[in-house]
Amino acid sequence: MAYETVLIEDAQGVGVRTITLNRPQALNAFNETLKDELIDALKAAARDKGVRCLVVTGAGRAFCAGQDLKDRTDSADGAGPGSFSASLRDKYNPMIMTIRTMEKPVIAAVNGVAAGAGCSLALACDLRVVADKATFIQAFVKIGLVPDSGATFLLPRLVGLGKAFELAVTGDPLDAGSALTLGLANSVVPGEALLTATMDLATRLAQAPTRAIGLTKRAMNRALLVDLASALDYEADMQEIAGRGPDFAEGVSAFMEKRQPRFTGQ
Ligand code: T3D
Repeated sequence: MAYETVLIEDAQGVGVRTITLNRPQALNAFNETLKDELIDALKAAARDKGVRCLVVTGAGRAFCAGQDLKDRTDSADGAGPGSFSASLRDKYNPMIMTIRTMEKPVIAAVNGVAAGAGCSLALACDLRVVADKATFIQAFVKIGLVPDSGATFLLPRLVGLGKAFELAVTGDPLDAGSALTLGLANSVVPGEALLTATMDLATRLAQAPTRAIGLTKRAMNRALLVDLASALDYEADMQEIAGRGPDFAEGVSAFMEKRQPRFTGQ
Protein backbone atom coordinates (compact mmCIF):
# COMPACT_ATOMS: atom_id res chain seq x y z
CA MET A 1 0.00 0.00 0.00
CA ALA A 2 1.38 3.43 -0.96
CA TYR A 3 0.87 5.93 1.85
CA GLU A 4 0.08 9.66 1.72
CA THR A 5 0.35 10.53 5.39
CA VAL A 6 2.91 8.14 6.87
CA LEU A 7 6.53 7.57 5.95
CA ILE A 8 8.11 4.14 6.34
CA GLU A 9 11.85 3.67 6.69
CA ASP A 10 13.74 0.43 7.28
CA ALA A 11 17.24 0.82 8.70
CA GLN A 12 19.41 -1.34 6.45
CA GLY A 13 20.14 -4.73 7.95
CA VAL A 14 19.33 -3.96 11.58
CA GLY A 15 15.65 -4.96 11.87
CA VAL A 16 14.39 -1.49 12.88
CA ARG A 17 11.43 0.10 11.07
CA THR A 18 10.41 3.71 11.63
CA ILE A 19 6.86 4.92 10.98
CA THR A 20 6.66 8.73 10.78
CA LEU A 21 3.28 10.46 11.00
CA ASN A 22 3.53 12.97 8.20
CA ARG A 23 0.96 15.77 8.39
CA PRO A 24 3.25 18.40 9.92
CA GLN A 25 1.05 21.33 8.80
CA ALA A 26 -1.69 19.97 11.15
CA LEU A 27 0.75 18.85 13.88
CA ASN A 28 0.20 15.28 12.60
CA ALA A 29 -3.44 15.32 13.74
CA PHE A 30 -5.37 12.19 12.79
CA ASN A 31 -7.55 12.64 9.73
CA GLU A 32 -9.25 9.54 8.30
CA THR A 33 -6.40 8.82 5.90
CA LEU A 34 -3.77 8.96 8.63
CA LYS A 35 -5.79 6.67 10.88
CA ASP A 36 -6.25 4.10 8.09
CA GLU A 37 -2.66 4.28 6.96
CA LEU A 38 -1.23 4.05 10.46
CA ILE A 39 -3.32 0.96 11.24
CA ASP A 40 -2.17 -0.63 7.98
CA ALA A 41 1.48 0.25 8.63
CA LEU A 42 1.34 -1.06 12.20
CA LYS A 43 -0.23 -4.34 11.09
CA ALA A 44 2.39 -4.75 8.36
CA ALA A 45 5.18 -4.18 10.90
CA ALA A 46 3.60 -6.66 13.29
CA ARG A 47 3.48 -9.32 10.54
CA ASP A 48 6.98 -8.73 9.16
CA LYS A 49 9.47 -11.04 10.88
CA GLY A 50 12.30 -8.87 9.59
CA VAL A 51 11.07 -6.03 11.81
CA ARG A 52 12.38 -6.69 15.32
CA CYS A 53 11.83 -3.22 16.75
CA LEU A 54 9.39 -0.52 15.62
CA VAL A 55 9.81 3.24 16.12
CA VAL A 56 6.87 5.66 15.85
CA THR A 57 7.56 9.39 15.53
CA GLY A 58 6.14 12.58 14.01
CA ALA A 59 7.33 14.87 11.22
CA GLY A 60 7.94 18.52 12.03
CA ARG A 61 7.52 20.08 15.46
CA ALA A 62 4.79 17.79 16.88
CA PHE A 63 4.44 14.11 17.66
CA CYS A 64 0.65 14.11 17.14
CA ALA A 65 -2.16 16.53 18.07
CA GLY A 66 -4.84 13.82 18.30
CA GLN A 67 -8.07 13.81 16.32
CA ASP A 68 -8.07 16.35 13.48
CA LEU A 69 -10.75 18.69 14.76
CA LYS A 70 -11.21 20.15 11.27
CA ASP A 71 -11.85 16.71 9.79
CA ARG A 72 -14.74 15.41 11.93
CA THR A 73 -17.58 14.85 9.50
CA ASP A 74 -21.17 15.56 10.48
CA SER A 75 -23.60 12.64 10.54
CA ALA A 76 -25.69 12.06 7.44
CA ASP A 77 -28.91 13.05 9.23
CA GLY A 78 -27.50 16.46 10.12
CA ALA A 79 -27.88 15.69 13.83
CA GLY A 80 -24.34 16.80 14.67
CA PRO A 81 -20.99 15.13 14.66
CA GLY A 82 -20.74 11.52 13.49
CA SER A 83 -20.56 8.70 16.02
CA PHE A 84 -17.68 9.05 18.46
CA SER A 85 -17.98 5.45 19.60
CA ALA A 86 -17.79 4.21 16.00
CA SER A 87 -14.75 6.42 15.37
CA LEU A 88 -13.04 4.92 18.41
CA ARG A 89 -14.09 1.33 17.84
CA ASP A 90 -13.33 1.34 14.11
CA LYS A 91 -10.12 3.36 14.03
CA TYR A 92 -8.44 4.36 17.28
CA ASN A 93 -8.98 1.18 19.25
CA PRO A 94 -7.51 -1.12 16.56
CA MET A 95 -4.50 1.20 16.37
CA ILE A 96 -3.87 0.94 20.10
CA MET A 97 -4.55 -2.82 20.24
CA THR A 98 -2.17 -3.49 17.35
CA ILE A 99 0.65 -1.78 19.24
CA ARG A 100 -0.14 -3.41 22.58
CA THR A 101 -0.44 -6.93 21.13
CA MET A 102 2.49 -6.74 18.69
CA GLU A 103 5.05 -9.20 20.06
CA LYS A 104 8.03 -6.94 19.45
CA PRO A 105 9.13 -3.71 21.13
CA VAL A 106 7.58 -0.42 19.97
CA ILE A 107 9.35 2.84 20.84
CA ALA A 108 7.71 6.26 20.61
CA ALA A 109 10.28 8.90 19.67
CA VAL A 110 8.28 11.83 21.03
CA ASN A 111 9.67 14.75 19.07
CA GLY A 112 7.14 17.38 20.20
CA VAL A 113 3.67 17.84 21.60
CA ALA A 114 1.59 14.66 22.04
CA ALA A 115 -2.04 15.70 22.63
CA GLY A 116 -5.37 13.87 22.91
CA ALA A 117 -5.27 10.58 21.03
CA GLY A 118 -1.72 11.51 20.03
CA CYS A 119 -0.80 11.29 23.70
CA SER A 120 -2.61 7.94 23.89
CA LEU A 121 -0.57 6.72 20.91
CA ALA A 122 2.64 7.53 22.80
CA LEU A 123 1.31 5.86 25.96
CA ALA A 124 0.49 2.68 24.03
CA CYS A 125 4.09 2.27 22.91
CA ASP A 126 6.35 0.14 25.10
CA LEU A 127 9.00 2.82 25.61
CA ARG A 128 9.11 6.60 25.18
CA VAL A 129 12.28 8.46 24.23
CA VAL A 130 11.33 12.11 24.59
CA ALA A 131 12.76 15.35 23.21
CA ASP A 132 13.44 17.92 25.92
CA LYS A 133 10.89 20.39 24.49
CA ALA A 134 8.11 17.82 24.05
CA THR A 135 4.93 17.89 26.13
CA PHE A 136 2.11 15.43 26.86
CA ILE A 137 -1.40 16.88 26.98
CA GLN A 138 -4.63 15.15 27.93
CA ALA A 139 -6.36 17.65 25.65
CA PHE A 140 -9.75 15.92 25.76
CA VAL A 141 -11.18 17.93 28.66
CA LYS A 142 -10.41 21.20 26.86
CA ILE A 143 -13.04 20.25 24.28
CA GLY A 144 -15.45 18.55 26.64
CA LEU A 145 -14.39 14.98 25.91
CA VAL A 146 -13.22 12.02 27.96
CA PRO A 147 -9.71 10.56 27.62
CA ASP A 148 -9.82 7.81 25.00
CA SER A 149 -7.69 5.50 22.86
CA GLY A 150 -6.49 3.70 25.99
CA ALA A 151 -5.62 6.77 28.09
CA THR A 152 -7.92 5.85 31.00
CA PHE A 153 -6.22 2.43 31.16
CA LEU A 154 -2.61 3.28 30.40
CA LEU A 155 -2.07 6.68 32.04
CA PRO A 156 -2.96 5.65 35.64
CA ARG A 157 -0.78 2.57 35.24
CA LEU A 158 2.17 4.68 34.09
CA VAL A 159 1.94 7.66 36.46
CA GLY A 160 -0.48 6.59 39.23
CA LEU A 161 -4.16 7.31 39.65
CA GLY A 162 -3.92 10.71 41.32
CA LYS A 163 -1.57 12.25 38.77
CA ALA A 164 -3.44 10.67 35.87
CA PHE A 165 -6.71 12.14 37.11
CA GLU A 166 -5.10 15.57 37.57
CA LEU A 167 -3.72 15.53 34.02
CA ALA A 168 -7.06 14.32 32.62
CA VAL A 169 -9.25 16.89 34.35
CA THR A 170 -6.96 19.93 33.98
CA GLY A 171 -5.62 19.29 30.47
CA ASP A 172 -2.41 20.93 31.65
CA PRO A 173 0.71 20.04 29.66
CA LEU A 174 3.22 17.70 31.27
CA ASP A 175 6.75 18.71 30.32
CA ALA A 176 9.46 16.22 29.39
CA GLY A 177 11.36 16.54 32.69
CA SER A 178 8.22 15.86 34.73
CA ALA A 179 7.36 12.95 32.42
CA LEU A 180 10.78 11.46 33.18
CA THR A 181 10.33 11.92 36.93
CA LEU A 182 6.92 10.24 36.78
CA GLY A 183 8.22 7.30 34.70
CA LEU A 184 6.14 8.21 31.67
CA ALA A 185 9.29 9.04 29.69
CA ASN A 186 12.05 6.42 29.66
CA SER A 187 14.65 9.02 28.71
CA VAL A 188 14.78 12.69 27.75
CA VAL A 189 17.33 13.93 25.25
CA PRO A 190 17.97 17.20 23.39
CA GLY A 191 15.66 17.44 20.36
CA GLU A 192 18.53 17.26 17.88
CA ALA A 193 19.73 13.97 19.47
CA LEU A 194 16.28 12.31 19.57
CA LEU A 195 16.47 10.13 16.47
CA THR A 196 20.05 9.03 17.12
CA ALA A 197 19.26 8.13 20.74
CA THR A 198 16.12 6.28 19.64
CA MET A 199 17.94 4.38 16.91
CA ASP A 200 20.68 3.34 19.36
CA LEU A 201 18.04 1.85 21.68
CA ALA A 202 16.02 0.37 18.81
CA THR A 203 19.08 -1.26 17.25
CA ARG A 204 20.01 -2.79 20.60
CA LEU A 205 16.49 -4.15 21.09
CA ALA A 206 16.35 -5.45 17.50
CA GLN A 207 19.42 -7.60 18.25
CA ALA A 208 17.85 -8.99 21.42
CA PRO A 209 15.85 -12.25 21.61
CA THR A 210 12.65 -10.92 20.01
CA ARG A 211 10.58 -13.97 20.86
CA ALA A 212 11.41 -13.62 24.57
CA ILE A 213 10.67 -9.88 24.43
CA GLY A 214 7.33 -10.58 22.73
CA LEU A 215 6.41 -13.12 25.38
CA THR A 216 7.50 -10.67 28.11
CA LYS A 217 5.15 -8.07 26.63
CA ARG A 218 2.32 -10.60 26.47
CA ALA A 219 2.89 -11.62 30.11
CA MET A 220 3.08 -8.01 31.35
CA ASN A 221 -0.07 -7.03 29.44
CA ARG A 222 -1.88 -9.89 31.11
CA ALA A 223 -0.35 -9.27 34.54
CA LEU A 224 -1.99 -5.81 34.58
CA LEU A 225 -5.35 -7.54 34.82
CA VAL A 226 -4.91 -10.66 36.93
CA ASP A 227 -3.96 -11.75 40.44
CA LEU A 228 -0.44 -12.83 41.41
CA ALA A 229 -1.18 -16.55 41.25
CA SER A 230 -2.45 -16.24 37.67
CA ALA A 231 0.53 -14.06 36.70
CA LEU A 232 2.96 -16.62 38.13
CA ASP A 233 1.22 -19.41 36.25
CA TYR A 234 1.25 -17.45 32.97
CA GLU A 235 4.94 -16.57 33.41
CA ALA A 236 5.67 -20.29 33.67
CA ASP A 237 3.87 -20.89 30.34
CA MET A 238 5.72 -18.03 28.63
CA GLN A 239 9.04 -19.31 29.96
CA GLU A 240 8.31 -22.77 28.61
CA ILE A 241 7.91 -21.25 25.13
CA ALA A 242 10.96 -18.97 25.40
CA GLY A 243 13.16 -21.70 26.87
CA ARG A 244 12.45 -24.04 23.94
CA GLY A 245 13.49 -21.43 21.36
CA PRO A 246 16.88 -21.14 19.61
CA ASP A 247 17.71 -17.82 21.28
CA PHE A 248 17.82 -19.44 24.70
CA ALA A 249 20.28 -22.06 23.44
CA GLU A 250 22.34 -19.32 21.79
CA GLY A 251 22.25 -17.16 24.94
CA VAL A 252 23.53 -20.00 27.12
CA SER A 253 26.21 -21.00 24.57
CA ALA A 254 27.40 -17.39 24.36
CA PHE A 255 27.59 -17.21 28.15
CA MET A 256 29.61 -20.43 28.36
CA GLU A 257 31.92 -19.33 25.54
CA LYS A 258 32.29 -15.82 27.03
CA ARG A 259 31.15 -14.06 23.83
CA GLN A 260 28.30 -11.82 22.72
CA PRO A 261 25.13 -13.74 21.72
CA ARG A 262 23.83 -13.61 18.16
CA PHE A 263 20.05 -13.78 18.58
CA THR A 264 17.87 -14.57 15.57
CA GLY A 265 14.65 -13.37 17.21
CA GLN A 266 12.87 -16.70 16.56
O1 T3D B 1 -13.43 10.62 16.67
C1 T3D B 1 -13.34 11.45 17.60
O2 T3D B 1 -13.39 12.65 17.41
C2 T3D B 1 -13.08 10.93 18.98
C3 T3D B 1 -11.65 10.85 19.26
C4 T3D B 1 -11.00 11.88 19.87
C5 T3D B 1 -9.54 11.79 20.13
C6 T3D B 1 -8.89 13.11 20.38
O3 T3D B 1 -7.69 13.15 20.10
S1 T3D B 1 -9.74 14.43 21.03
C7 T3D B 1 -8.45 15.67 21.21
C8 T3D B 1 -8.16 16.40 19.91
N1 T3D B 1 -6.98 17.21 19.99
C9 T3D B 1 -6.97 18.41 20.60
O4 T3D B 1 -7.93 18.84 21.15
C10 T3D B 1 -5.68 19.19 20.50
C11 T3D B 1 -5.92 20.49 19.74
N2 T3D B 1 -4.68 21.21 19.55
C12 T3D B 1 -4.12 21.93 20.53
O5 T3D B 1 -4.59 22.01 21.65
C13 T3D B 1 -2.86 22.69 20.17
O6 T3D B 1 -2.79 22.82 18.78
C14 T3D B 1 -1.57 21.99 20.66
C15 T3D B 1 -1.49 22.11 22.18
C16 T3D B 1 -1.52 20.53 20.23
C17 T3D B 1 -0.35 22.72 20.05
O7 T3D B 1 -0.47 24.11 20.31
P1 T3D B 1 0.48 25.13 19.50
O8 T3D B 1 0.19 26.49 20.05
O9 T3D B 1 1.87 24.63 19.56
O10 T3D B 1 0.03 25.03 17.96
P2 T3D B 1 -1.29 25.63 17.30
O11 T3D B 1 -1.00 27.01 16.81
O12 T3D B 1 -2.46 25.46 18.19
O13 T3D B 1 -1.48 24.63 16.03
C18 T3D B 1 -0.70 24.75 14.85
C19 T3D B 1 -1.57 24.36 13.69
O14 T3D B 1 -1.98 23.02 13.83
C20 T3D B 1 -2.84 25.21 13.63
O15 T3D B 1 -3.20 25.34 12.27
P3 T3D B 1 -3.05 26.74 11.50
O16 T3D B 1 -3.80 27.75 12.29
O17 T3D B 1 -1.56 27.01 11.50
O18 T3D B 1 -3.61 26.51 10.14
C21 T3D B 1 -3.85 24.33 14.31
O19 T3D B 1 -5.17 24.61 13.94
C22 T3D B 1 -3.41 22.96 13.81
N3 T3D B 1 -3.85 21.92 14.75
C23 T3D B 1 -3.38 21.63 15.96
N4 T3D B 1 -4.05 20.65 16.51
C24 T3D B 1 -5.00 20.29 15.62
C25 T3D B 1 -4.87 21.10 14.48
N5 T3D B 1 -5.67 20.98 13.43
C26 T3D B 1 -6.64 20.05 13.50
N6 T3D B 1 -6.81 19.24 14.55
C27 T3D B 1 -6.02 19.31 15.61
N7 T3D B 1 -6.18 18.45 16.65
